[in-house]
Order: sequence, then C-alpha cells, then structure tokens
Amino acid sequence: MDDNLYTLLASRFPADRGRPLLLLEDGRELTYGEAEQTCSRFAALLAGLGLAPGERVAVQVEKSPEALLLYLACLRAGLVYLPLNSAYQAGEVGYFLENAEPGAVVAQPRSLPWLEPLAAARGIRHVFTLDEHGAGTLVDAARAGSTGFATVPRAADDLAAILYTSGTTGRSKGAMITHRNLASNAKVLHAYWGFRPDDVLVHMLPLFHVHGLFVAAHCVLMNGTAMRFHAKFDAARALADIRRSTVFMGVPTFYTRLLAEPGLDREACARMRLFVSGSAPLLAETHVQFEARTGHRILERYGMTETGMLTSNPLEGERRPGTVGFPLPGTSVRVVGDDGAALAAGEIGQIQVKGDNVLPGYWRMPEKNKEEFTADGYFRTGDVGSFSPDGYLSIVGRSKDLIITGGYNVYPKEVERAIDELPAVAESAVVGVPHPDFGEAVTAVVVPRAGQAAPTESEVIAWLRSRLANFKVPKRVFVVDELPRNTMGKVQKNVLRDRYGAGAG
Ligand code: MCA
Ligand code: AMP
Repeated sequence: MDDNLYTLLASRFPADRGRPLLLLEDGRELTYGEAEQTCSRFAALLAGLGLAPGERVAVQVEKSPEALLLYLACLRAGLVYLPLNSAYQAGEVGYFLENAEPGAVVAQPRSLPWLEPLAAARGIRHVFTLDEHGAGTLVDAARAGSTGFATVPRAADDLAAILYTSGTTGRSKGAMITHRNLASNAKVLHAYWGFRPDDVLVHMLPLFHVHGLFVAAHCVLMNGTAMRFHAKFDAARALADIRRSTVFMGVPTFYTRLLAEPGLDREACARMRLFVSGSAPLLAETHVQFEARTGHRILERYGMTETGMLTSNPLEGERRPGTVGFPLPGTSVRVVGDDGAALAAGEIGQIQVKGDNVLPGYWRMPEKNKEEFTADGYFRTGDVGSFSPDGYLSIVGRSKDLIITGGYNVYPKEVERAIDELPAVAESAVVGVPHPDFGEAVTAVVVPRAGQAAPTESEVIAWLRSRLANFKVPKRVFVVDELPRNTMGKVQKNVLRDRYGAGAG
C-alpha cells in the first residue's frame, strides 16, 4: 500500500490531462499533463543526485508554477520538502540549513552570493537556482529527465515536509509533517468545503506556508480542477479574477484590502461560491462589511503549521463572525484549564488538539515534544479560547508570545535578540499593536545603554533589515528610559501595547 500523498493527489487528476491546472496571469495555461511531466523531470533529477528517500530538500524561491511542481516532485521522489519564506535573510536560512541538514538546496539566483558559502560550509553538495519566472539551473538540469518517473512509495508516517515555526524562546523548530497529516487534511477540507467539478480557485497566497501550499493547492489538486495562479496578492487583480472564479482563500489582510476596492460588490462576486479566511483573526467587523458589500459570508477557519486545519465554520449553516467554527471531522479539539481538565462551554482555557492531521513532533527536539504534547497525546496549540454551548470555537488570545502580522508569525523574542545585539541598546521589548492593514504591527520599545547615545528609530530599523525577514522588522521603534515591569520584574507587554497602540497605524 502506497501512502505517498502524491499518489493520492494524482489519483484525483482529471482523466483528460489536457485540462488546465494553472491559469496564469499572462493568459498561459499549464495543463495537468504538462505539470505531471515537469514534476517527473524534477523528481528524476533529484533522485538521480543520489538523494535517498527521507532526505530534505530546502527551497527558498519566489512563487512560480515551477515552485509548485518542485514541491510535488519532492513528494514523488520520497524527499522531504522544506520550504522557506523568500524574505528570510542569510542568518535565518543558515540556521535552517544547519538544523535540517538538507541534501540539496534550491534558491533564488540573487541569494547565491551568501547561500553558496553557507551551503558549502554545511557540506551541502547540490545547490540549484529557480527565479520568479521559473527559470534557473534546476530547470536546465532537469530538461532531459524522464517524464515517466515512478513515484516512490511512502508509508503514512514518513515525512513529507518540514516547516519551521519560530518558538517563544526565539529558536525555530522544524514541524515534521507526514504524508498522513497532509492526506487526512486534504481529504477533509476538500469534502467539508464542498468542492465541485466546476470550481476555479483564485490562488494569491505564498507557496512557502501552510495556507497557500497545503490548504489552497491541495484542495485544487484533490478536485482535479484549475486555479488562477498569481505571484502575489494584489487587490485589483483579485477582484478581476473573482468575477470569473468560484473559490477564494486569503488571510484577513486580503479581505480588508478587497474592501478598499470600490468595485467590490454583489455583481463582482456573482460567480463566487466560497470565500475562506484564516491564519489570523478575522475581525467580526470585516465579516459584516464583506457580507453587506457582496452578500457573501466569509467562512473563517483555524489551523496551525503543526496541525494543518483544525476547525472550520460550516459550508451550510451559520458562519458565525468572531468564531472559527467546529472541529473538523477526525480532529478532536478540547479547551482545558490550568489543571488540564476539560472545561465546560463558555469557559476560557487552553486549546489542545489531536488527530491524523497533527504533527508527530519537532525535528530533532525530543525535549520540545515532551513539553508540547500531553500524556494522552494532545498537542498544546498555545491558543486560548472557548466553545459556545452550540459548539462554535472562539479564539480569545494566545498564551504564546506571538505577533501575527498580515498572516505571518513573528516571535518577539527573535526580534528583541537582534535589537539587543546593537551595542547602544541595553534592552528591548517587542509587541504587536493593532494595525488597520496587517491586523497587528510589530512595534519595538528600546532602552539605550547608559552613557551611550540612544540609537534612532531608523538606525534600529536599518540594523534589523539586514538580519531579519522584512515582515519581522518593526513598523515603529520607540526609545524610552526604562521598560514597565511588574513586581516580579517581568516586562509588562500589555502596558506597552496600550501605550504605543495608537502610534503605529
Ligand atoms: C509585507 N510587509 C509586511 C507583510 N508583508 N509587513 C508586515 N506584515 C506582513 N505580512 C511589508 C514589507 O516588509 C514591505 O515593507 C512592504 O510591506 C511591502 O512588501 P510587499 O511584499 O510588497 O507586501 P505585500 O505584497 O503588500 O504583502 C502583504 C501581504 C503578504 C499580501 C499581506 O504579507 C501576504 O501574502 N501574506 C500572507 C501570509 C500567509 O500566507 N500566511 C499564512 C501562513 P518595506 O517596503 O518597508 O520593506 S500559514 C498559517 O498561518 C496557518 C497554518 C494558517 O492557519 O493558515
Ligand atoms: P502558524 O504557526 O504560522 O501556522 O500560525 C498558527 C497560529 O495562527 C495559530 O496558533 C493561531 O494563533 C493563529 N490562527 C490561525 N488561524 C486563525 C484564526 N482563524 N483566528 C485566529 N487565529 C488564527
């Protein structure tokens, strides 16, 4: 029995392989047949390098059709796909390469000057390029490869991907995602959201995180239908495509930006059947405004990199603003108190989850696995919430110190550490404050070192830009004499959020 996710997906491809998988911005189409062939060539190339099943392939590229096919090729070759946000800087990528020990790296050509030495220092022999147009040494090397690559069988518990998520300590953890995790979630979402033979999805999410790579793309592949595939989100283009499509998936920022488009109305959305939001809290106000303008009630769902999708508002029935709906079939979700006992509806506690979609653990971090799972096998999400009496889950906060900005996660500790490396800084605190576009804006509060000239806002920002992915760089930096602390000496981040909340928008 082959539990390779690719085998499942391929079993759902249309019998007529001349049907389109990708409808591209320039009017070109990529058919299922063409996708299969290119994917086969990539898989043959990787396997031909001598990479054994289970070895990691790190990929830091911009979105392109080839990037999607490279992911599928890794599945097909039994390799473990390790996607990295294209905004990550050398220091961030260096850690991932060190920790995951990939056998090959595929990178943006512009990264080669720093990436090649990093890879060489870690003994990674194979480095390929792939640019935003889908060209590069990867494609060149694969050109002559076989179009009949035989998919490598995998067991359900074999790894399909490793996705790094930052930790509250500032150290990233590799979430190990198995073929079972992905297949179970793909089947459930495809059914729960009622995919139809005539569906066309507008795909504007990045491909290096769960939402765009697994949730959106897997639904389309499971459906054997087409997606309108864009390099990135753009509200005007989204609106143009919504007029001729049926399903849209996005983070809340996509929806607030769509609402700013004067052309967003019922007529523009007449062909649409489903708008899905996730990755960050959707304001009830956005939900209500969207319905008033379009007649559509956005379906909000909740998930994590470590778990895939966990809960969803219903396709049929009430989609309740400010809630993330019901546990998905096969996923068990409970809200527990500090003593670990399950709480009654209406009570607020820690959200814990279990199911075939939940990761087996973090890559090479046995001690973390002990902390993050309960004795009876539930994963601690770090999210805080409560169930309504009729079973809708609401997320009311997080016990983890995390900022979600435009759907991307930023762990304050990582940014604070980078700021504290500045010689003129004594200490710093990073918080998320409300932001009309990104939901939360990363905001830094900095205490200068005694006797030194205080760093300016622009100096701190310039310093961070060279070290961290751009979305982690604070939108504002405030210099203060001291940080507010409680009697235990702990920085009162809530005080900072209140104090600087108004200044960051
Ligand atoms: C870009 N910038 C940001 C963000 N993105 N700042 C804060 N937060 C962001 N998310 C900054 C850049 O640093 C840059 O600043 C300026 O905005 C313009 O950059 P650009 O790339 O042009 O921005 P954009 O195209 O407008 O991007 C905004 C975006 C994008 C469309 C909201 O961030 C996006 O696609 N987000 C989706 C993230 C996502 O897929 N999350 C799912 C994770 P400067 O010019 O100063 O450098 S998966 C997940 O969370 C779980 C599993 C789940 O439940 O789905
Ligand atoms: P990530 O680790 O990037 O996958 O982010 C997962 C986190 O995003 C979750 O633990 C939640 O805190 C948050 N999240 C995802 N979807 C939602 C949602 N619909 N509402 C509120 N928070 C969400």
